Amino acid sequence: MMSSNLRIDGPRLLSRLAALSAIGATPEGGCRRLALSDEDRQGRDWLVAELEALGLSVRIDAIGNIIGILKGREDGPAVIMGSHIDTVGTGGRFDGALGVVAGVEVLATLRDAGLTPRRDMAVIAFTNEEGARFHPDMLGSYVWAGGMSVADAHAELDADGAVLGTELKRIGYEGLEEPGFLPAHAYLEMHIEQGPVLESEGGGLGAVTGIQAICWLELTLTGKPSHAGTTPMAYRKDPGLAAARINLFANELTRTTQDQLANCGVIRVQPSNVNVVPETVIMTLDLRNPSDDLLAETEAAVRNFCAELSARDGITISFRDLARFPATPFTEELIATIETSATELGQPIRRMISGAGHDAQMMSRICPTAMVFIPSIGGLSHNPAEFSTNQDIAAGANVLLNAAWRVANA
Ligand code: HGY
Ligand code: MN
Ligand code: MN
Repeated sequence: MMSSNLRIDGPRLLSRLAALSAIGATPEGGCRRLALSDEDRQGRDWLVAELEALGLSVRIDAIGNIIGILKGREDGPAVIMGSHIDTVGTGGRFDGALGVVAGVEVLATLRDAGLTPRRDMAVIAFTNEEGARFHPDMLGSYVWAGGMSVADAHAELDADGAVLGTELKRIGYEGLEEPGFLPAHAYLEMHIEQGPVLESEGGGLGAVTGIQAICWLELTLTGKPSHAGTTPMAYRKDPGLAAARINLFANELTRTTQDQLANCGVIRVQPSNVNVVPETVIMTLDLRNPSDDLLAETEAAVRNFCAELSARDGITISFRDLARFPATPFTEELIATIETSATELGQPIRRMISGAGHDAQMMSRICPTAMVFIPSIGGLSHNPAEFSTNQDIAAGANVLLNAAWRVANA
């Protein structure tokens, strides 16, 4: 059957998305399903039930990645679609969840049409894509792609000292499969853009050409706790002030370095008392740039600034890498397939880079990879008000269906 005649069942996709959105729903209208939390477990249970109801072969690997496989006519590497169902703390309903639900809908459409692809096709939900609780982000796909061992991943700790492997066991999702057990012929991911570009251009879809480089640093600043009322300013070793200076310096670099992004998302002050000059501050920096070289320059400038500040103000500063991934180009042939599928469906589409990290960044290490974006209203994401229209959701899912079907039978 020609791929161009296939269409997903929009209402069915939206009802699955609504069902998943109800898990970990927040009063603000978003979702909070932190990786390996009880809400994440409920979302996983829901997904496994949906995959089993579709008659797929459901497998879980040692890092908790969940995969549903539709057997093809021939043995061999599979066309894998996927994303993640974990969210950040103030997440929306679409980030990650849409890509998983759209992959489920693609396989449900093929089943309803009685179509068996040449190659196996699968949908996967990767563990801890967000990196909001455990580091690095894209952890499940990173392990799947062989970038990190299961043992190292299991040993990761969250901010409260919870151990990833223990949490995985607690929620019952430490599977038996070896991550990466299903060889991939190609990986396709549908995702919301999470930025303002598509909407600002009047809508349409995005054929993602790749993902920018990312560097997450955790800094521990140690000063001298002292009385906020009796300690003269010249006698203070104030890590809170140092943290503010570092945040400001990183922000200044975004004005002088092309395409540079910088964000301080976590600041934990100890002892956190109004009348104490702090002892320690733990802060994070999220640095991103489409250019590996410019990102490296930015990181070096931050480290130099910290060394000078430390020597001048007597603050001890230590660094810990939380995530570090290079700029990742996707596969030209697959990008073109996404474009062709959209054009055949009468959908306007433009090429663009992804500002956000995605599991596709990891899958591109092991197989041809591409993504299709749909517009984010207001460019909002990692925010309960995250929103995409039903029309764009259907358009993106039909592109995913047609591209995946084409690749699975090529
Ligand atoms: O941080 C990111 O870019 C992704 O949402 N994990
Ligand atoms: Mn995402
Ligand atoms: Mn995200």
